[in-house]
Amino acid sequence: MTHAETLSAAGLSAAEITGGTLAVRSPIDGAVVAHVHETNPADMPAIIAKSQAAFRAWRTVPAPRRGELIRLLGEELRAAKAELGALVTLEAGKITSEGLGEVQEMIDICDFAVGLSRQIYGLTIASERPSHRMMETWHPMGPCGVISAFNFPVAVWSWNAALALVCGDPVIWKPSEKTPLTAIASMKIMERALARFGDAPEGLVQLVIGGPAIGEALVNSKDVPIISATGSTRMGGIVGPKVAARWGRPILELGGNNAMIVAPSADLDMAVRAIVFSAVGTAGQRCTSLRRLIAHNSIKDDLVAKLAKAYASLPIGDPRKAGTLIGPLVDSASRDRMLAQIAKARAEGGRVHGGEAVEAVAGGAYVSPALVEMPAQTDTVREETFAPILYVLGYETLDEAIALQNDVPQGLSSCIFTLNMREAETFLSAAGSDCGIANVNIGPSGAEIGGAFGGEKETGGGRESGSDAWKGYMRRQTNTINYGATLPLAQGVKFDF
Ligand code: UN1
Repeated sequence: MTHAETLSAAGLSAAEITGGTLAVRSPIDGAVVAHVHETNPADMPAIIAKSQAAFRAWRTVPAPRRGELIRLLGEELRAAKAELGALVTLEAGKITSEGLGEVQEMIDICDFAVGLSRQIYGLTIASERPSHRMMETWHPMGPCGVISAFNFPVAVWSWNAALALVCGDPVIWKPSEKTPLTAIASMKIMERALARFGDAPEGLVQLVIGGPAIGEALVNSKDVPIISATGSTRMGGIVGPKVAARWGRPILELGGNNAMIVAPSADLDMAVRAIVFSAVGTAGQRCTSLRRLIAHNSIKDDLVAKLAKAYASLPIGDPRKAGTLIGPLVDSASRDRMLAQIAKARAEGGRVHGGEAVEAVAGGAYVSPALVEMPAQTDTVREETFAPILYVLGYETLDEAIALQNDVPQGLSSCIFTLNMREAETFLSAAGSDCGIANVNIGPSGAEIGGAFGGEKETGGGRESGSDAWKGYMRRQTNTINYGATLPLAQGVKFDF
């Protein structure tokens, strides 16, 4: 398919993709595929006011009925999966199966949220006073601003939107400036669900497109109580304090520097498969991508040899082509950063395999994935580079491996490959991995939506997606009810008059 055919199959009209000020390039070949209209920053107050008005109506709609909207969204996404997946490939450069996988992740979170819409439970709590009852009620919170990144241009929005909407919160979405087309296409899918739903308030789900001024309007508005932001630690370091300063609630999903410990007992063939997928999948551009391999000294050389062999056979090229496993980086700036980081690692004593620019499709930023054996965990290793660079470190004792794994500023995802139960459980214990995600015998990426997603330290501390992450989108109210005829005070306080 030509780019134009992919755009029109995804339902984008000529008016939506021409005449605007924001040029959109496909990472596949660097071609400009659209000029998208940007939101005027001066319109942001009206957009936010509309969201507030929608909130006043939506918060009183019963949660299971709100779930019906998400059920319809899931249906519409199922129907549009192939076309939206292809658009993700066009705009983010993901290989076909990963583009489709991203849409599947959207469908999965819709299913989860529909179930959740009948399970927004609070606790009943024993009161210390006679004839009293205590309970918790979860209430909608207000508009939720979603600031998403290019690498999961639609799934991250859906994790937030599906939960927020079921929880009674309107959504204002600011996608990455690199990926507005998938956002526009997703909004159109959402609009089909809204039309079938019938009586949702106007402005329940809005899309705003543009640069920092648009994001800042959301971040600084007291009328947008929740800001869920996914992206770099640098971005989160700006957004988090601003939201906190106006007493809003930030949900931050920032950088990762995810490691795998490979122990002497590990099933090395399985480890190799997991390493290759998690280190080079999405061309190393997932928050959860594997960036550090901490291998026991007794197996390290063997593992590196196996990996170098596997790496050499990986098909790099047009992500639309069947068989391609490594598509392009998002742009040439990203490739330049990768090459610069590899040069720095080399200067620090790194032994580099791969990690070169590849001429796959003219105009695209293609690279061969890099394996870099490092003498120590240097500053370069401790930085997140959004590209397929895998640093390899050796270790002697498990304590040493865990210390290395934790000794980075980020804390998103981690894993251990071992068949030794003591090692596995130690890794998962309070003295083990300090990350939000810790796995045994699977890689750090490709998390399912059923679990809470997010991490600690510079990853930002937020949780999205499954488990009880929904609580981040609601306000908790503690209720005490006195059904007696006296007024006993708590803590035994007497106050007679
Ligand atoms: C991200 O990279 O921002 O665990 C999200 C994964 C995906 C989500 C990644 N389910 O790799």
